[in-house]
Amino acid sequence: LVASMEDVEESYIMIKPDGVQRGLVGEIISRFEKKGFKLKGLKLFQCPKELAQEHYKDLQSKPFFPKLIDYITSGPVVCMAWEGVGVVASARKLIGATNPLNAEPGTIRGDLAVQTGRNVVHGSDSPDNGKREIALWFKEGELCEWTPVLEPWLK
Ligand code: RTP
Repeated sequence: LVASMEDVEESYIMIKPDGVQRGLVGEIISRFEKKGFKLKGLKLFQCPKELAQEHYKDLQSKPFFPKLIDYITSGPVVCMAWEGVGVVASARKLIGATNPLNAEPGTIRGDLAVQTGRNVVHGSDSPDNGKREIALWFKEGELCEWTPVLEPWLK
């Protein structure tokens, strides 16, 4: 059975500053590429504090919020928009549990991270948040609409 266009979602995936500093950018991007999702946007970006606060606004009452904002703004991040059938939930599976010590081997956090506060990558938690976050992190003109030649074999 081939999925229909209504099943296509978008997820905002971000390699956090520790992932960039540790040279894990290629490794992390390749996991989403190999799975068969489509890259629609990609940039290296120094995030201003206001944007980090807006992105994580649901967590603003948490005690770790100031540290989280310092972490996300401590160096460049890699912002990505990925598209595909079921990409939101699938990306969360590829990423693994928030606490890397609970993340299964084979997941990005399970293989590459130790601490919750240094968990190398972010992934949207719902299709609505995927759209919201992509609109927040990318400007008009920074996203590409394109058709991979292999697309019929990956859907
Ligand atoms: P993300 O949004 O980054 O994909 O992470 P998540 O959904 O797996 O986890 P969430 O609960 O939304 O937390 C967002 C990020 O905040 C940091 N965090 N630190 N106790 C702590 O120190 C703590 N808890 C969460 C992590 O970087 C987490 O990914």
